[in-house]
Amino acid sequence: MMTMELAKSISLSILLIFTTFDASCAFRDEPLTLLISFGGFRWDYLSKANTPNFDQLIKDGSFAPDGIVSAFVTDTFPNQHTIATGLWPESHGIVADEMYDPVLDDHFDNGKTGNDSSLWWDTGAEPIWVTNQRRGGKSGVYDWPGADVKIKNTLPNFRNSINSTDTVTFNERVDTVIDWFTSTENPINMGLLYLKEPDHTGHTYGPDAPEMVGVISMCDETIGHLVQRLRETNLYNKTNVIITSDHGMTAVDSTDRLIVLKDILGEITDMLDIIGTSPVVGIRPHDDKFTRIIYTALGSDEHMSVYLKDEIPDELHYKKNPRIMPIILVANEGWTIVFSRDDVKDQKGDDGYSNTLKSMSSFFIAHGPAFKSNFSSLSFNNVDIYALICQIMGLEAAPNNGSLAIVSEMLNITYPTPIKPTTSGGGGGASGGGDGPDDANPSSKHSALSQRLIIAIVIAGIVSLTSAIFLTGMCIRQHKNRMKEYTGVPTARTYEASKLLVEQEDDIA
Ligand SMILES: *[C@@H]1O[C@H](CO)[C@@H](O)[C@H](O)[C@H]1NC(C)=O
Ligand SMILES: *[C@@H]1O[C@H](CO)[C@@H](O)[C@H](O)[C@H]1NC(C)=O
Ligand SMILES: *[C@@H]1O[C@H](CO)[C@@H](O)[C@H](O)[C@H]1NC(C)=O
Ligand SMILES: *[C@@H]1O[C@H](CO)[C@@H](O)[C@H](O)[C@H]1NC(C)=O
Ligand SMILES: *[C@@H]1O[C@H](CO)[C@@H](O)[C@H](O)[C@H]1NC(C)=O
Ligand SMILES: CC(=O)N[C@H]1CO[C@H](CO)[C@@H](O)[C@@H]1O
Repeated sequence: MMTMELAKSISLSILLIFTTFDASCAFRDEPLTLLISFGGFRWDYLSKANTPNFDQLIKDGSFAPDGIVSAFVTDTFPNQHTIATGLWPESHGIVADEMYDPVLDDHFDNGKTGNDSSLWWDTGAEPIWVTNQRRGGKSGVYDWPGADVKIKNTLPNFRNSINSTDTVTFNERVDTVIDWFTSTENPINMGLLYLKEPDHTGHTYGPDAPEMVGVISMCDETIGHLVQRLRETNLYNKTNVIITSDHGMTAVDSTDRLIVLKDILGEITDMLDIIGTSPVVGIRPHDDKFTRIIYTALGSDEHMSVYLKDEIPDELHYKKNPRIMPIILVANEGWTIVFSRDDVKDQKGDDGYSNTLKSMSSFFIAHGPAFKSNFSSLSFNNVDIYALICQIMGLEAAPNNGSLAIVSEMLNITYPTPIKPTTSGGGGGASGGGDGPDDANPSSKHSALSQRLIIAIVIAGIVSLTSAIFLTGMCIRQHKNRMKEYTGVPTARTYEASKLLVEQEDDIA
């Protein structure tokens, strides 16, 4: 009898602990974020095929009809990392797909195994998955460059196996990310997914080839599958899905439009190393005193720009990093730079050119509770995406180069941006603390109960109270951290309000 009462009161306490924990830790009701990047999806590719699934998201969401501007150089690694960190490549340090670091005295080649060490990535830049995790969130990252190494001593909570890259279908990749969102043990609140098409097909056949139709349809079907899975798992309404791309694509013709450095440089090729591949090539003189000689020898070529590092135009934001070489060559659109004719790649499309070229722009769609529906956004820089995600998730952003000026126009004023500690955080704590004694009190009124039983119940109550306070406290702290206001920028609400004010003033004027 006694034991049964004791067991009962203990199980009641345990139930209480979990109820309290659940109430204050109800993050599962918060909106989720899914960021998808399709490699080499040029801003205007949607017009090449029937894309009913993309179209539906555009209709119900926000879209940049003129595309968005990629960072220079318009390669995959620099841009995936710019999207993830909100920094220009000169500031995050992944300045090209292939780089040389004079301090490490090492080469980086698409982060191939052995090259993909934290030394290359852990430069102070903070990817959004790290920002999320530092605020108590959980992230899952599929195939996104930089996710396989520790950055700020943090790996994503979930990531795909490196080996899956070539064999797994896009739909299966989507399924894996959905599994991370719906994990009962450890559900993520942020997913990132990189998909390597239509980049591959664009390189092989050229951006205007008929082969593009099929691959863009395939990407559209992937989005259809994603929406279906989000609906099935009841996540569709509460997931903010952002779909973009690392860069665009332009047609190249490496038989006709070819710049052969060996022919231009002649003898002095001995003085230098060539770093990276067309269309942006770095020249690393073996000695500083060779720089001028090489620069002069390169002369002015009408098919490429030749820059000394400190003469690179400011608007490219491509100067302040030791991984940017003393001389930089940038091919004109459609031209290919090679060292010798033997190096010509058999491809009909390429990226990497100046980001001022329209063909290098990528696309942008945002859908979910945070975003306006049927809204057309002005074009913006992909450096703004990090700040946008921090804004909709209520995350305090790391220092970055993004601006909310354009992207905040997409935000739906009714979206409850998680900007402040909500009542569920503070309230849960208070009631959690109060429930323990309340529960013990009625029992203590029963004078018929033996003293030992009262003691047992009181002990159970104290245990429950202590645990509840401890767990709730942890939870509130986590919650508060995540809810911390993104300082320095207007929230959706205040932004809309101040905009309204400006509009009213305009009316008056
Ligand atoms: C990937 O595959 C290689 C060769 O098949 C194997 O040696 C390696 O352990 C695998 N790595 C992972 C992370 O599964
Ligand atoms: C999701 O939103 C749609 C349209 O607003 C609504 O009909 C549906 O009931 C919502 N579903 C959930 C699970 O909230
Ligand atoms: C904002 O979201 C609400 C609720 O989903 C929706 O009814 C409304 O149309 C949205 N506003 C805009 C401007 O899209
Ligand atoms: C979507 O926006 C366009 C132009 O802004 C407008 O003409 C159209 O009526 C809108 N459609 C819906 C369904 O609101
Ligand atoms: C970009 O942001 C970083 C970090 O705040 C800063 O160091 C850098 O100067 C910024 N770059 C520009 C061009 O503002
Ligand atoms: C540390 C390491 O393995 N570095 C290699 C990275 O890749 C380049 C190019 O393939 C090699 O030259 C480096 O030795």
